[in-house]
Amino acid sequence: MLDALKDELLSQVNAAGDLAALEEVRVTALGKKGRITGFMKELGGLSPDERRERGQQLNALKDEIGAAIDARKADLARAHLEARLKAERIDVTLPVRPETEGRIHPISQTIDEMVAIFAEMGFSVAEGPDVEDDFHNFTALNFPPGHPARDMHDTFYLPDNGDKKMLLRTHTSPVQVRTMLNKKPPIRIIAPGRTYRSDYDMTHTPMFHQIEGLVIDEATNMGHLKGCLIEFCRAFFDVDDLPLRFRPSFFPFTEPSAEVDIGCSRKGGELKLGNYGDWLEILGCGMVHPNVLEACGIDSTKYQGFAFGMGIERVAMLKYGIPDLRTFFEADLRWLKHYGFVPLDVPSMAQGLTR
Ligand code: 2U9
Repeated sequence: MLDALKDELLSQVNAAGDLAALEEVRVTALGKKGRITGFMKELGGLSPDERRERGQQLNALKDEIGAAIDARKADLARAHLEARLKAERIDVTLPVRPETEGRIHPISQTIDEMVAIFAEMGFSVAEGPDVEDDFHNFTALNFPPGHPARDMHDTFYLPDNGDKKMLLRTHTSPVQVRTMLNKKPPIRIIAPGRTYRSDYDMTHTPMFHQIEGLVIDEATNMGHLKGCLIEFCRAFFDVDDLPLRFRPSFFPFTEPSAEVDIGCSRKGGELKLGNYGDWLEILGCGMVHPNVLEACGIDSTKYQGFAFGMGIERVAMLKYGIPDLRTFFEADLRWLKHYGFVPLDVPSMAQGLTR
């Protein structure tokens, strides 16, 4: 009789088409009111010898049906997974849907492009806090206390809490100060990020972005500075013969210092970049002042280096023809749709910077 039950249950197990049907079979056979369980309950009424024999048979049956259910369950799970994999297969050779709603902000895109170029030249990206102290933002950078250049930075100071005077960094230079204090040369970093000055008009916003670079080694010289910036500007603006002009200038943290112009034309009211005889100021640079090296724990008799800085909004406006600085910060989705970048426009030197 048990043989007949076994055959019946096994055929039910194998006929179960999904996990729910299989569970039903399990309950019918092995559940509290199941058929095998029912026979188990009858064991008490048998003689000891019969009970032992019948008990062994029932346990063997229970084990066999249990194993058959587990095997069937594994088969069903595998078949289910295979069906899903087939149904959900993605053809990665299909073209990307052309219209995604999101856009990369031109500031993010510009920073990504700059990072790609400098990474290719061996620079790493360094970051630091937006809220700084006077030492890292000014003193270490050779702005003596009371120096007029401090006032020229239109610094936002945080409310005095009796502790150290804190401020919003007026440039990303404190990032390089922190790097020099924490790392031994050779140093080759760029520091892109937000900066803050209390100024608001056509060409100034209280928050803007800068990228600065710093290279320190034993024999780093002005030739390296020039080569680095010429290469950067030509790659960034994608003009192979873009001329650069270095004009003497002054910053407290560099000596000598220079401002850099790139070649352009303004004929017909249209700005074009290239070798056209006119000039446009684009960035500042210089050899790091020995006082700065010493303030940052670097032996200025052994090491020297160069630094540069530029405003990101300004070059983004130039490169992408964005006419008004203030629109960068208005969070206007129509503006972002127009000037933003689709997420797959990832800048890399290998592809060329923009397509
Ligand atoms: C350290 C030492 C030197 C960074 C430099 C400039 C020149 C510069 C301005 C460009 C336009 C800022 O956004 S802007 O207004 N910056 O002209 N920045 S050299 O020099 C450093 C930085 C850090 C430790």
